[in-house]
Amino acid sequence: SSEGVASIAQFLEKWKVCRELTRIELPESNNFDMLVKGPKAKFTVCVEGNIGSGKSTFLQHFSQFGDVEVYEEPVHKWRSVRGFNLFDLMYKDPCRWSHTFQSYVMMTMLELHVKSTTAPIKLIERSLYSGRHCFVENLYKSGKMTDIEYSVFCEWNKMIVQNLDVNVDLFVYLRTDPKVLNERIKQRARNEEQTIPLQYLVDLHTLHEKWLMENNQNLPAPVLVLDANDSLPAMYKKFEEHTSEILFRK
Ligand code: D5M
Ligand code: MG
Repeated sequence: SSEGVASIAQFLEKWKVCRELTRIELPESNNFDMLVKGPKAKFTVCVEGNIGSGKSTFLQHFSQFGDVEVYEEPVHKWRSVRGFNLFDLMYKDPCRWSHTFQSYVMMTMLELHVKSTTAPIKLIERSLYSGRHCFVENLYKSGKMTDIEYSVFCEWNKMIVQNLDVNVDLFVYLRTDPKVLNERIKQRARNEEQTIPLQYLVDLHTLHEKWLMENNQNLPAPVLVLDANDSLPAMYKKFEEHTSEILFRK
C-alpha cells in the first residue's frame, strides 16, 4: 500500500509486469501441485476393516493385476520417526501419544491418496476417512484424546478432505467378528499389538459398523461389504467372485 496499490488485482498486474521486466521464470510445477485438487481419471478403492481383517491379504491378491497399484498402510514409517517407534508409543501410552500418532498417520495416508500412479486403478489400505471415523473417534470416546486434541485433529482432517484430492470411488469393507480378529492378531504376533484387549477390537468394530453400514448417505463412495470371517482359501474365492466390482470392470 505504500506504493499506492489499491487492490489485489492491481497488485497482481504490477507483479506480472515486474516479473516480465526481471525475467523471473517460475517452474512449470512445484511440490504443492500434487496436493491441489484436480481431475484424475483413476479409480481408487480403499480397503477398510478392523485390525487383522485381512486387508494385506486382499492387497496382495489384487497386486497380481497389471493395471492395479497397491498401497499398504505405511506402518514402517510409524515405527521409525527420528529413531522412535511412534506406533509402539501409541499402544504403550495412548494418552500421551495418540494425537501425535494420529496426525502422523493422517500425513502418511494423505501421501498415499495424492500419490500419482501410472496404473489406472489404485488400491489403498484404509484411508483418511477411517482414521478419522474409527480410530480417532475411538480414542476420543475412550478418553485417550482430549477435547482440544480431538478438535484440532478433526479440523485438519476436514480441511484436507474438503480441499485436497482425496477422492475415493469405492470402499471394500472386510467385515469380521472381533473374536476372529483376536485369534488372528495372536497368530501374526506383531510385537506392538500383543497388549490389544478384545474390548478395543469390539469398540473399533462398532465404529466401523456405524461408519460403513449405518451411515450410507454421508459416505464419499459406495461400500462393498465382504464377510471376512472365512479361512484364506474361501476369502481368495470371494475376492475372485467380486473382481469385476472391485476393479471396475464392465
Ligand atoms: O494393522 C495396522 C496396525 O496399525 C494395527 O495395529 C492398527 C494400527 N492402526 C492403523 N491405523 C491406525 C490409526 N489411525 N490409529 C490407531 N491405530 C492404527 P492392520 O492389520 O492393517 O489393521
Ligand atoms: Mg495391514
